[in-house]
Amino acid sequence: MKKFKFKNVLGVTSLAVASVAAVSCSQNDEVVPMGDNTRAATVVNVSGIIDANTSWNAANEYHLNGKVYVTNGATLSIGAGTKIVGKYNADPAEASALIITRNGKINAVGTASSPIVMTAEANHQTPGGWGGFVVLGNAPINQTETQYIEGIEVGSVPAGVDVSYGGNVSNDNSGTIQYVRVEYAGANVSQDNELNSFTFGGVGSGTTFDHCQAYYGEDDAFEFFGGTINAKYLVSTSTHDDAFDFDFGFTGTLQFLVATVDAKSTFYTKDPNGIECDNDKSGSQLTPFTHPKISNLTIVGTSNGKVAESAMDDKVSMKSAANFRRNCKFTLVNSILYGYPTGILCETTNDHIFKNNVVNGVNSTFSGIAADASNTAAASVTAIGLTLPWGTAYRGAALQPKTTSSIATGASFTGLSGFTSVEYQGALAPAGQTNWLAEGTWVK
Ligand SMILES: [Ca+2]
Ligand SMILES: [Ca+2]
Ligand SMILES: [Ca+2]
Ligand SMILES: [Ca+2]
Repeated sequence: MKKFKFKNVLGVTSLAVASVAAVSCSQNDEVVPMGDNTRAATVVNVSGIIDANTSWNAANEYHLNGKVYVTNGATLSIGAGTKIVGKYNADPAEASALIITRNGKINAVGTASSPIVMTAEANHQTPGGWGGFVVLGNAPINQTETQYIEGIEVGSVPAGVDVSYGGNVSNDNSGTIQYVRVEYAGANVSQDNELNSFTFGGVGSGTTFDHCQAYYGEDDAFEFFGGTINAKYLVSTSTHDDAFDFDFGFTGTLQFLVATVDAKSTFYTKDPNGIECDNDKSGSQLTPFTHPKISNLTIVGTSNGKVAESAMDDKVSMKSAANFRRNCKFTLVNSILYGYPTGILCETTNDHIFKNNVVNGVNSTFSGIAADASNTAAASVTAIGLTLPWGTAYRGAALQPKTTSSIATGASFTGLSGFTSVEYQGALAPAGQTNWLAEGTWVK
């Protein structure tokens, strides 16, 4: 089953350099149309290792052929408007992906109207059409054995490239990731061995990460294996497993997060959750305990908690809007969650802060959690008070609170730190106020 391609990967590396060099002398020779854009971009084929500082820009379209690793202290800088295409490979173990290793850095800075887009090639724009975007860092994880990031077979990694992650540098800086949309990612190598749209292993708090969207990915939208990275303004659009998955001692702070689900989707995982959070697979006492700190999250499932097909026992259900389990800790405040069979499914007795949330589950709202009076079990989805709780218009005003609703002013940050203090619950300000989801074109 496994295919090892040491020779090819290394051989192609030098070709990739030649290809980049050739491109700069023949900008007018090889052009492809850029969708609804009027300009044309030159295709630059990239594969193997990036081991010296490299800049990509919107004049070109970068086609990844297999796994591309940034290593050896190199920084990959990607300018606003740049398009990166992961070439399709029928063998998911060989899926194309962009991997920033522990001793590489990323400087991907898009803008609201000119985001960086990483996507699958034209004929494979469906979930899992390519691998995805991976960042590895030196921040703490809670596992005692060396961890190699999921979704990459260690035996297939070229000599000199290290795909392990984690360390003791809490404020480790992997660079800047802003206004990046990852589409159709998440190649599935085997069960419990998948790439995600955004996969972060041991990424530290010195890293800047905001305004990013995962769009129709095959596994998780944002998966964090340990690390301390903080994030704001993240969007998950119909990913097939979890919108936000935390494991192995992740302790970052996240605010202003939106996740929605397309009811027509086919989910192959056995536990599709909005949030999934484990200390580790065995629910160990290893520290640091996984403890995401989350405020102003809006998780939207579907009106009946079902999708077209899933691997759940009844073949169609999703699981829960948030599943805290296997000895994790968590902080979840000022958030809105609905449209899953279970709202909050709490299967950990470890420490948590759960306050000022508004939740509605299709079958049950609070399971395994003693929700205090600051939380609301909404009588219905309509009762939550959003402008339009269902539909495909999630980029517009739909998920903004009605100005007359209690969620417009229901937030509290008493006793909390690390968050921006706002009046509203959920990810978005009330109707009529600035809506970060609707800025520019970065949210698809
Ligand atoms: Ca995953
Ligand atoms: Ca997952
Ligand atoms: Ca998980
Ligand atoms: Ca899951």
